[in-house]
Order: sequence, then C-alpha cells, then structure tokens
Amino acid sequence: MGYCVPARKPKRIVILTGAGISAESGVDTFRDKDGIWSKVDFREVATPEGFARNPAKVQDFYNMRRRGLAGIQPNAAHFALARLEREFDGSLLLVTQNIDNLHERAGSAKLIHMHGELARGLCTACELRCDWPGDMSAASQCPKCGSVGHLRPDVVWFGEMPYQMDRIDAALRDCDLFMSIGTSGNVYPAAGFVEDARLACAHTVELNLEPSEGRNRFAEAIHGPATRVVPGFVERLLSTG
Ligand code: BJW
Repeated sequence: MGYCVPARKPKRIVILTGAGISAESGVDTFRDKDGIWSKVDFREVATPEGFARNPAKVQDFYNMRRRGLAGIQPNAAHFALARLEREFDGSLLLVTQNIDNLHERAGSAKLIHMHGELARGLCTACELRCDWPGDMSAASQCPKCGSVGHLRPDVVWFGEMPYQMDRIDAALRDCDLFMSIGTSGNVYPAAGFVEDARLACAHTVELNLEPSEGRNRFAEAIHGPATRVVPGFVERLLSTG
C-alpha cells in the first residue's frame, strides 16, 4: 500500500503514545535494554494466568509501580500534546498504552487509556472499576459489592481485550493525521493502528527515539527524544496556517 498525500492542514488527529513518552519522566519502558521485561517475566506479571498462579507477586509488581507515580512529573512531550488539544481547531483523540497518569496531569482530557490505569482497580466479582490510589492485596475489599480477594489492577494483560476499541477504531477510520509516539510497535492491536490510519488515507508519522519495528509502515519518521521531537512537531502543526 502506498502513502496518501498529506492534508496541508489536518482536521482529525489520532495520537498513539507508548512508554517512550514517559521515559524522560523516569518511567521504565518495557523492551529497551534495561526495560521492565528484561527484569521480570511478562508471563508472570502481565497475563491472567500469571495472576491466577501468584496473585501476591502480581499485586506487589503493580503496588511498586503505583507508588512510583507520586515521584514522577509530566514532561515537555506530555505538555505539548495537552497544548495541541487546547489550541488545535479540529478533532483530536489521544490514545495511550501507558497506565501512568502523566497525560491527564499535563492537561490532556480527550484521552483513552487502552491498557487501563495503574491507579484504578477492577473487581472480578462485580466488574466495578474504581479509583485505587494505594496498595492492593488479597485482603482488599470491593467498595461496591463488599467481596474480599477479588480486586486486581485495572490494567489490560496479554490475551485480554484493550479498552474502548470501538471508539478508537471509529476515530482511526476517520482521521487525516495519525501520530505514533514512543512505542516500539510490538504489541497488537495498537501496533496495527498505523495500517488502519493508512486505509483512511491519513498522513502517518512516527516520533520515537529510534526507528521502531514498524518504521516502514509510516509515511514520515522523526527520531529523537520525545521531549524534543514532540514539542517541535506540535509547533509545526499549530503554525500551519
Ligand atoms: C523513546 C524514549 C524517549 C525510549 N523518547 N521514545 C497479532 C494480532 C493481534 C494480537 C496479537 C497478535 N499476536 C499476538 C497478539 C496478542 C498480544 C500481542 O500483541 N502480543 C505481541 C507480543 C505479539 N496482544 C494482546 O494480547 C492484547 N490483546 C488483544 O490482542 O486482544 C484481542 C484483540 C485483537 C484485535 C483487536 C482487539 C483485540 C493486549 C495487550 C496488552 C499489553 N499489556 C501491556 C501491560 C499493561 C500493563 C502494564 O503496564 O504493566 O502493555 S504489555 C506492555 O507493552 C504494556 C505497554 O502498553 C505495551 C506496549 O509497549 P510500548 O509502550 O511500545 O513500550 P516499549 O518498551 O515496547 O517501547 C518503548 C519505545 O519508546 C521504544 O521504541 C524506545 O525506543 C522508545 N523510547 N525512550 C522517545 N525518551
């Protein structure tokens, strides 16, 4: 499939972000040399089967990362996307694979956490999804149904369906600019969004520290740290008259 001619001034933007946008805030990525999956086996902590085998290990893994939220701050890339949302006069949807809360803390509101949120819990007994800012364990009680031992982090593990796919698919089918920021393009369905955007004849841009797995699927690629390349790209978009 070839690339479509980009609209001079886009009107409907979809942005996908991954761990790389939070790296300069001090959040570990997954697949870089010292990334999370180099220290922990994803089958043990990021699958429903791993949770069934050893819930305490999984709860500890997420408790540690949840505690880490207090010590991190949004960076210039998060703020640039919030600025784009405020100042862009078309439609915009920000889809993040990240479970941290740095986009909302930077001011983004048109935001989908497709892989869930670290500071939220899910009750497997009554399906309540609720804020859960502190530690979670087998002794945690569901605030709605009162059951104990059925709470898990509200995150999407391998083999589970990411959230709000209908809304994401609809936005991708209708977008004229798709930006992919700080993601290695290893995990589906997010890794396939660029193809959906291309089918919609959108201009597709990768902004990443280095060429990702899917680099050749994008019409344009800008490589460098997110805190530099994202504000630069946002400035370019907003100054296109
Ligand atoms: C910087 C930077 C800086 C560094 N500046 N950049 C084929 C088709 C469809 C599905 C599958 C398939 N084959 C297999 C599957 C199933 C599976 C899958 O994709 N497996 C692959 C390993 C092959 N997918 C699933 O199971 C998903 N569910 C699903 O498919 O349901 C069925 C379905 C099908 C079709 C449509 C709809 C539904 C669920 C996936 C859940 C992933 N969960 C995790 C854990 C979440 C909780 C947690 O955080 O613990 O999500 S895994 C982990 O990977 C996490 C991330 O969100 C995700 C993506 O990682 P990300 O963000 O790309 O991070 P990295 O580390 O990989 O990359 C960082 C990048 O940043 C690098 O490129 C760096 O260079 C760059 N970087 N510093 C800019 N300063």
